[in-house]
Amino acid sequence: LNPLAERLLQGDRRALARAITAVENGGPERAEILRAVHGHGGQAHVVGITGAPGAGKSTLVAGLAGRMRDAGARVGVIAVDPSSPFSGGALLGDRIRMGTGEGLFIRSLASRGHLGGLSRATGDVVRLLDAAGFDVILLETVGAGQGEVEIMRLAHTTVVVSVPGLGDDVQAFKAGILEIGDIFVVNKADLPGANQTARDLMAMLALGAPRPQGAWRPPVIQTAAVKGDGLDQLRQAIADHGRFLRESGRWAERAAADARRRFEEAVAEAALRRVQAQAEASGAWQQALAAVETGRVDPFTAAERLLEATVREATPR
Ligand SMILES: Nc1nc2c(ncn2[C@@H]2O[C@H](COP(=O)(O)OP(=O)(O)OP(=O)(O)O)[C@@H](O)[C@H]2O)c(=O)[nH]1
Ligand SMILES: [Mg+2]
Repeated sequence: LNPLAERLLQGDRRALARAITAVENGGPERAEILRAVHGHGGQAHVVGITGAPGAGKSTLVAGLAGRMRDAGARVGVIAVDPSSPFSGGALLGDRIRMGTGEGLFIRSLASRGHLGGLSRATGDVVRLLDAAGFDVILLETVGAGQGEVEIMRLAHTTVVVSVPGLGDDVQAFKAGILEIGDIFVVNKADLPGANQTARDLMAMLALGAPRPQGAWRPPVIQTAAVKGDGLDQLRQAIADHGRFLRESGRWAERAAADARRRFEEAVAEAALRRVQAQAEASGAWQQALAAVETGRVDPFTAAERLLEATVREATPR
């Protein structure tokens, strides 16, 4: 068993932080740690908070985390910034706002390469926080691009934050954000125009495809995160959605789909490792690479040939 994983499961914070770093770095230790925490967790409610830059996501997360902790929940916060190659300084302020202590863990993740890598790393960190016994995991990510939608797939509940005077946001709403939102928040409701924006949102939601009987109907909630207004209502809506998912069987479906995705990814990685090792030993890998690099053979044909040869070689006659 992995010692880091074992300590993490016992609630050791420093072990959790180090396990996250190890998992982020990838490699054999990632698989070892994720394997060791298997069977632990599955209870954490993963809540994604997304929306335009400056909409007040961090302020909302801080306020929500505070209230959830007051109610006795252990809260993990992951701030994902796909646009930044390093963790922004803004998070420092967020940390101060959220306070410290036993029931709170904050981590920021930034893009180190491709977005797929970031959403995978985020998924891993969610797994670790879940295994470590956090009740709620708040996942903050900016914007509504493809990468963010991918990251939001990790969430049980997606909260879409907008502000009065939709303006440019309307474009973002067209780009699929309406479909991924389970709860819509109009933050900065202390500013003029919040009622109108809430009405616009409700109208847009009503225009979408008709929702079948028993489906979740996304509420539109007005908040003023700086003053704490509407946060109890938001916390309640999040809890309601969690209950809806459990009672409708979606929670379990999601867990199965997640396991399937992880399995397929593990197969792909293990297969690549094995084929490469075997083909390197025979020289076939180097040959195929040379053919692909010079453009003599297309990658698909080269891959097919290599696999054929490797499987033939590995099959006893
Ligand atoms: N008037 C008003 N301002 C708010 C409210 N909530 C947040 N703000 C302010 O909006 C600004 C941005 O808040 P953040 O919480 O950092 O927003 P964010 O969405 O996390 O921003 P990024 O992470 O940079 O995209 C700050 O100056 C907040 O004080 C609110 O309810 N009303
Ligand atoms: Mg923020």
